[in-house]
Amino acid sequence: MKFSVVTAIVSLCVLQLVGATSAGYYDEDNDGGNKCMNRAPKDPRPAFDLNGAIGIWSTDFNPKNFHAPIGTRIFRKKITTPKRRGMCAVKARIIAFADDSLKFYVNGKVVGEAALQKKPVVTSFDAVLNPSENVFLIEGLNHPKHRGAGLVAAKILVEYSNGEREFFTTGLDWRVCPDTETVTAEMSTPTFDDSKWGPPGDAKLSRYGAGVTRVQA
Ligand SMILES: [Ca+2]
Repeated sequence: MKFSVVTAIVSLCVLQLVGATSAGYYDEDNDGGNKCMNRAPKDPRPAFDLNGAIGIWSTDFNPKNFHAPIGTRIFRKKITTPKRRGMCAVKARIIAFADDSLKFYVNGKVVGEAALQKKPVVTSFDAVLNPSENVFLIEGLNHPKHRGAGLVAAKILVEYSNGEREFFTTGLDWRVCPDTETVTAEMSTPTFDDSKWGPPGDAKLSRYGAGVTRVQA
Protein backbone atom coordinates (compact mmCIF):
# COMPACT_ATOMS: atom_id res chain seq x y z
CA MET A 1 0.00 0.00 0.00
CA LYS A 2 2.81 2.37 0.94
CA PHE A 3 4.63 1.53 -2.28
CA SER A 4 1.48 2.23 -4.31
CA VAL A 5 1.07 5.69 -2.82
CA VAL A 6 4.70 6.57 -3.58
CA THR A 7 4.32 5.25 -7.11
CA ALA A 8 1.18 7.32 -7.60
CA ILE A 9 2.90 10.50 -6.39
CA VAL A 10 5.91 9.93 -8.65
CA SER A 11 3.61 9.25 -11.61
CA LEU A 12 1.68 12.45 -10.93
CA CYS A 13 4.89 14.51 -10.85
CA VAL A 14 6.00 13.01 -14.17
CA LEU A 15 2.61 13.79 -15.71
CA GLN A 16 2.84 17.40 -14.49
CA LEU A 17 6.29 17.79 -16.03
CA VAL A 18 5.08 16.40 -19.35
CA GLY A 19 2.07 18.71 -19.21
CA ALA A 20 4.20 21.80 -18.60
CA THR A 21 6.38 20.99 -21.60
CA SER A 22 3.54 20.21 -23.96
CA ALA A 23 1.72 23.41 -22.95
CA GLY A 24 4.33 25.35 -24.89
CA TYR A 25 6.18 27.03 -22.06
CA TYR A 26 9.38 25.49 -23.32
CA ASP A 27 10.00 24.48 -26.90
CA GLU A 28 12.85 22.01 -26.96
CA ASP A 29 12.93 22.08 -30.76
CA ASN A 30 13.86 25.77 -30.66
CA ASP A 31 16.39 25.41 -27.90
CA GLY A 32 19.44 25.06 -30.10
CA GLY A 33 20.67 22.14 -28.00
CA ASN A 34 20.52 23.95 -24.67
CA LYS A 35 18.55 22.21 -22.00
CA CYS A 36 16.54 24.61 -19.91
CA MET A 37 15.35 23.61 -16.48
CA ASN A 38 11.65 24.16 -16.25
CA ARG A 39 10.91 25.10 -12.69
CA ALA A 40 8.82 27.80 -11.16
CA PRO A 41 10.34 30.85 -9.45
CA LYS A 42 11.21 30.13 -5.83
CA ASP A 43 9.67 33.18 -4.22
CA PRO A 44 6.18 34.66 -4.62
CA ARG A 45 5.55 37.10 -7.43
CA PRO A 46 6.36 40.65 -6.41
CA ALA A 47 3.81 43.44 -6.14
CA PHE A 48 3.05 44.72 -9.57
CA ASP A 49 2.73 48.28 -10.76
CA LEU A 50 3.96 50.49 -13.57
CA ASN A 51 6.87 52.05 -11.68
CA GLY A 52 9.70 52.60 -14.16
CA ALA A 53 7.49 52.47 -17.25
CA ILE A 54 7.28 55.44 -19.61
CA GLY A 55 3.87 56.28 -21.06
CA ILE A 56 4.21 56.56 -24.82
CA TRP A 57 2.22 57.88 -27.76
CA SER A 58 2.98 59.21 -31.21
CA THR A 59 4.72 62.57 -31.30
CA ASP A 60 1.71 64.33 -32.82
CA PHE A 61 0.17 64.92 -29.42
CA ASN A 62 0.22 68.48 -28.11
CA PRO A 63 2.81 68.66 -25.29
CA LYS A 64 1.13 71.77 -23.82
CA ASN A 65 -2.20 70.15 -23.05
CA PHE A 66 -1.37 66.51 -23.94
CA HIS A 67 -4.31 66.27 -26.31
CA ALA A 68 -3.70 63.80 -29.13
CA PRO A 69 -5.46 63.19 -32.43
CA ILE A 70 -8.20 60.57 -32.26
CA GLY A 71 -7.15 57.21 -33.63
CA THR A 72 -5.10 54.04 -33.29
CA ARG A 73 -1.36 53.92 -32.77
CA ILE A 74 0.74 50.76 -33.06
CA PHE A 75 3.85 50.33 -30.91
CA ARG A 76 6.46 47.58 -31.36
CA LYS A 77 9.41 46.17 -29.43
CA LYS A 78 11.43 43.02 -30.05
CA ILE A 79 13.10 41.82 -26.88
CA THR A 80 15.92 39.28 -27.04
CA THR A 81 16.73 37.71 -23.69
CA PRO A 82 19.67 35.53 -22.62
CA LYS A 83 19.53 31.93 -23.73
CA ARG A 84 22.02 29.65 -22.09
CA ARG A 85 21.94 26.40 -20.18
CA GLY A 86 19.26 26.50 -17.55
CA MET A 87 17.89 29.94 -18.50
CA CYS A 88 15.38 30.62 -21.23
CA ALA A 89 12.28 32.81 -21.16
CA VAL A 90 9.19 30.81 -20.21
CA LYS A 91 6.35 33.24 -19.68
CA ALA A 92 5.56 36.83 -18.84
CA ARG A 93 3.20 38.61 -16.54
CA ILE A 94 2.20 41.93 -18.04
CA ILE A 95 0.53 45.04 -16.65
CA ALA A 96 -0.73 47.52 -19.23
CA PHE A 97 -2.38 50.92 -19.02
CA ALA A 98 -4.23 52.83 -21.71
CA ASP A 99 -5.87 56.14 -22.45
CA ASP A 100 -8.32 55.08 -23.79
CA SER A 101 -7.97 51.37 -24.64
CA LEU A 102 -5.47 48.83 -25.97
CA LYS A 103 -4.83 45.35 -27.31
CA PHE A 104 -1.55 43.68 -26.38
CA TYR A 105 0.09 41.19 -28.77
CA VAL A 106 2.90 38.75 -28.03
CA ASN A 107 4.37 37.04 -31.08
CA GLY A 108 1.28 37.82 -33.13
CA LYS A 109 -1.36 36.69 -30.66
CA VAL A 110 -3.61 38.96 -28.63
CA VAL A 111 -2.81 38.07 -25.01
CA GLY A 112 -4.54 40.92 -23.21
CA GLU A 113 -6.92 43.79 -23.70
CA ALA A 114 -7.83 46.93 -21.83
CA ALA A 115 -11.37 47.63 -23.01
CA LEU A 116 -12.80 51.12 -23.18
CA GLN A 117 -14.15 52.42 -19.88
CA LYS A 118 -15.14 55.81 -18.55
CA LYS A 119 -11.61 56.42 -17.28
CA PRO A 120 -8.16 55.37 -18.47
CA VAL A 121 -7.83 51.66 -17.77
CA VAL A 122 -5.22 49.32 -16.29
CA THR A 123 -5.19 45.56 -16.67
CA SER A 124 -2.87 42.56 -16.24
CA PHE A 125 -2.51 39.19 -17.92
CA ASP A 126 -0.04 36.37 -18.61
CA ALA A 127 1.59 35.25 -21.86
CA VAL A 128 3.64 32.27 -22.99
CA LEU A 129 7.03 33.32 -24.40
CA ASN A 130 9.53 31.94 -26.87
CA PRO A 131 12.84 30.90 -25.26
CA SER A 132 14.79 33.98 -26.36
CA GLU A 133 13.24 36.20 -29.05
CA ASN A 134 9.80 37.75 -28.50
CA VAL A 135 7.94 40.49 -30.34
CA PHE A 136 5.58 42.75 -28.38
CA LEU A 137 2.99 44.95 -30.07
CA ILE A 138 0.57 47.35 -28.45
CA GLU A 139 -2.42 48.65 -30.42
CA GLY A 140 -3.57 51.74 -28.54
CA LEU A 141 -6.69 53.77 -29.26
CA ASN A 142 -7.47 57.38 -28.41
CA HIS A 143 -11.22 56.94 -28.68
CA PRO A 144 -13.48 59.54 -30.36
CA LYS A 145 -15.86 59.44 -27.39
CA HIS A 146 -13.16 60.42 -24.92
CA ARG A 147 -10.68 62.40 -26.98
CA GLY A 148 -8.07 64.24 -24.90
CA ALA A 149 -4.83 62.41 -24.28
CA GLY A 150 -3.60 59.21 -25.88
CA LEU A 151 -1.19 56.98 -23.97
CA VAL A 152 -0.11 53.38 -23.49
CA ALA A 153 2.27 52.05 -20.84
CA ALA A 154 3.28 48.53 -19.87
CA LYS A 155 5.61 46.55 -17.68
CA ILE A 156 6.59 43.03 -18.74
CA LEU A 157 7.84 40.66 -16.04
CA VAL A 158 9.74 37.88 -17.81
CA GLU A 159 10.06 34.62 -15.87
CA TYR A 160 13.00 32.42 -16.84
CA SER A 161 13.22 28.65 -16.66
CA ASN A 162 15.84 28.78 -13.90
CA GLY A 163 13.55 30.79 -11.63
CA GLU A 164 15.02 34.22 -12.34
CA ARG A 165 12.86 37.21 -13.32
CA GLU A 166 13.49 40.40 -15.23
CA PHE A 167 11.42 43.52 -15.91
CA PHE A 168 11.04 45.31 -19.22
CA THR A 169 8.89 48.41 -19.74
CA THR A 170 7.55 50.62 -22.47
CA GLY A 171 9.93 53.47 -23.21
CA LEU A 172 11.40 55.70 -25.87
CA ASP A 173 13.26 52.68 -27.29
CA TRP A 174 9.94 51.29 -28.58
CA ARG A 175 8.86 52.15 -32.12
CA VAL A 176 5.58 53.65 -33.31
CA CYS A 177 4.08 53.00 -36.73
CA PRO A 178 3.80 56.25 -38.74
CA ASP A 179 1.41 55.36 -41.54
CA THR A 180 -1.22 52.74 -40.70
CA GLU A 181 -3.72 52.02 -37.95
CA THR A 182 -4.03 48.32 -38.87
CA VAL A 183 -1.97 45.61 -37.19
CA THR A 184 -0.58 43.05 -39.65
CA ALA A 185 0.86 39.59 -39.00
CA GLU A 186 4.13 40.72 -40.54
CA MET A 187 4.68 43.30 -37.79
CA SER A 188 4.97 40.50 -35.24
CA THR A 189 7.65 38.54 -37.07
CA PRO A 190 11.13 38.84 -35.51
CA THR A 191 12.63 39.85 -38.85
CA PHE A 192 10.19 42.74 -39.47
CA ASP A 193 12.12 45.95 -40.15
CA ASP A 194 10.74 48.72 -37.93
CA SER A 195 13.61 51.10 -38.67
CA LYS A 196 11.22 53.29 -40.68
CA TRP A 197 8.89 53.56 -37.72
CA GLY A 198 9.58 56.53 -35.49
CA PRO A 199 10.40 56.83 -31.81
CA PRO A 200 7.35 57.51 -29.63
CA GLY A 201 6.88 60.59 -27.50
CA ASP A 202 6.84 60.63 -23.70
CA ALA A 203 3.15 61.09 -22.91
CA LYS A 204 3.75 61.65 -19.16
CA LEU A 205 2.28 58.69 -17.34
CA SER A 206 2.76 60.47 -14.01
CA ARG A 207 -0.18 62.76 -14.82
CA TYR A 208 -2.54 59.90 -14.04
CA GLY A 209 -1.29 59.26 -10.49
CA ALA A 210 -0.16 56.00 -8.91
CA GLY A 211 -3.65 54.92 -7.91
CA VAL A 212 -4.78 54.12 -11.43
CA THR A 213 -1.61 52.44 -12.61
CA ARG A 214 -1.36 49.54 -10.18
CA VAL A 215 -2.92 46.08 -10.00
CA GLN A 216 -3.03 43.56 -7.18
CA ALA A 217 -0.01 41.26 -6.98
CA1 LIG B 1 -8.18 59.75 -24.59
